[in-house]
Amino acid sequence: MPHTVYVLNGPNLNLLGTREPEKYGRATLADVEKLVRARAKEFGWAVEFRQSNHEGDIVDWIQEAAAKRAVGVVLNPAGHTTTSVAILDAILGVKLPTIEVHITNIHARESFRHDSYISKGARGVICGLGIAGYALAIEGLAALVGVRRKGKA
Ligand code: CA2
Repeated sequence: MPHTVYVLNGPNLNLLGTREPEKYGRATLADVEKLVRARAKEFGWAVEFRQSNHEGDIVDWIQEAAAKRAVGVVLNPAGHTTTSVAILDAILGVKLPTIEVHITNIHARESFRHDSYISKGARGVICGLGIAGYALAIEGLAALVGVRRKGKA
């Protein structure tokens, strides 16, 4: 059984590529899924790729990732970033390495987007690199857990 990485996406990210392309680009969430699956495959990992507009789903999926002994979590908490103690508590509770990803540079945007609860539990944070940030999060997770690309010594 290959190891699995959970890639979780918060509210409204289902709209990616269909609205506000000047901020979020033209790639869709399906494109993001394709990108992360390809990058994860390089490390021999399977991907559980999910999106929800509901906070509790994200909490449940983080707990599920731990129960299934996933290698880690890549999370774009979207609108929950600056409010969700529940998601932070899930991350702290399960102790799985979690990489927080934002497509945009949240620090260059409105001040209410700056202070992330999620960052307090994340092992790493990537923002402002567009959807490439998701692929980089997979690489970062691999580096953190000491997994190299398959086929390389
Ligand atoms: O930059 C990011 O990835 C964000 O997590 C995106 C969130 C925003 O609340 C965060 O501050 C930064 C918003 C996600 C909404 O996604 C949409 C995508 C396309 C069109 C409309 C919304």
